[in-house]
Amino acid sequence: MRIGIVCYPTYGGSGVVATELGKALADEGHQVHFITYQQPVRLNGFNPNIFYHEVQVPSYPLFDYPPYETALSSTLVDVIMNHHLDLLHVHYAIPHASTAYMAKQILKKQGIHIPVVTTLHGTDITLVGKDKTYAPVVTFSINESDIITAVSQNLREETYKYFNIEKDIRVIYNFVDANRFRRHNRSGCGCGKAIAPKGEKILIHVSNFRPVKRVKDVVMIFKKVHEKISSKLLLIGDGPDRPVIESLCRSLGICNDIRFIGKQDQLEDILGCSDLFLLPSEYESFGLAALEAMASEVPVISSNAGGLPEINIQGKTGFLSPVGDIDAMADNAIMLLEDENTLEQFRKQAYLQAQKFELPKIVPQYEALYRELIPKKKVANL
Ligand code: GMT
Repeated sequence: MRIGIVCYPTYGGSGVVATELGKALADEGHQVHFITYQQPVRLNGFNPNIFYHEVQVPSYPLFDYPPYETALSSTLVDVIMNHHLDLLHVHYAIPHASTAYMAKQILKKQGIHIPVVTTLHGTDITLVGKDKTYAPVVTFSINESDIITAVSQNLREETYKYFNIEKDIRVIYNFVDANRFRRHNRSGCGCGKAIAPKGEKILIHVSNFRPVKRVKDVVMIFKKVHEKISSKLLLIGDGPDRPVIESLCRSLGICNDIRFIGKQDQLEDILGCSDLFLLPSEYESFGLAALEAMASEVPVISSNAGGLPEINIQGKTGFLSPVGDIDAMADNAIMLLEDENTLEQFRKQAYLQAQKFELPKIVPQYEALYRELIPKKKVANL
């Protein structure tokens, strides 16, 4: 199949999922065209089946806001026509679902039918999408998609709750490449040795440091753990809350045991050396970073918000607590870190749970959807 993928190219779950999906589809022999405003962060290396089309947004003195959506729709029309795409898969509804609709209508006038799959990822529904500034366009364009998917049952339910959706939303969970994420032996792990030279426990958090992630809670949980257990905290990622978090670390006097290591491409090198993953989010449709931690045999201490209970299993792969319950999260973390046998058991269970979301189990579900949309005769000729 010839598949167009539209996503946010920056660090963020939806872009990571879209890029990894495209790469996996290309490995299966499909031709994959990424259409984005910059090269997606995880799109590296050469694959003859992968094409990248950059959306150019010309500036003009009249534009306070350069019309990205118009540029994206026009690029979509161009790529779909000239590369004879069979379908378009857009990730994150805003503004990708409505730009896909616009491209579809333009192509219809020229006798070209392009089916559209829209994957809902989280904040496009729960935070930004339901805002009345966007809601009518989001509702309309989701309904106009040929197939809609959501990354968890919870996100599916939230979408029905907030929008008047007339179609079925199918759940296809996010996935992890289990060959990439694995546990590292601490003595052979450069990062582990540098961060925790005395064998301190390593707690880790990965996010875009937005308020929804509650990174302050991460630091407060760590403070309590650190009082009982010799430990270090690694904060990976960057975003608007970082200055506040840095001041909090200073005011708590624990700066020396907290390392900010910014955005990381080689997350697997660091995750695999860690002992516990913290994700106390206000909302999380899925929690891809938690899944990648689990694949690396790192148990997860999380909130019980959104789709997290579908991924992190209470008392098996980690513990879940109500949003903001720092004490409970810290107590659970201490309990796990204090007992090496229990920690080892949780590590194994986390790993087994992550296997359920392995790439080869999930990617064929998308391929099956695509086949539904492409006329049978065409698939037979491919
Ligand atoms: O808000 C983010 O963390 C980024 C956002 C995105 O779309 O880039 O992540 C959402 O999609 C991820 C991939 O499907 C999910 O794993 C995250 O849980 C989800 N974030 C939220 O729901 C807050």
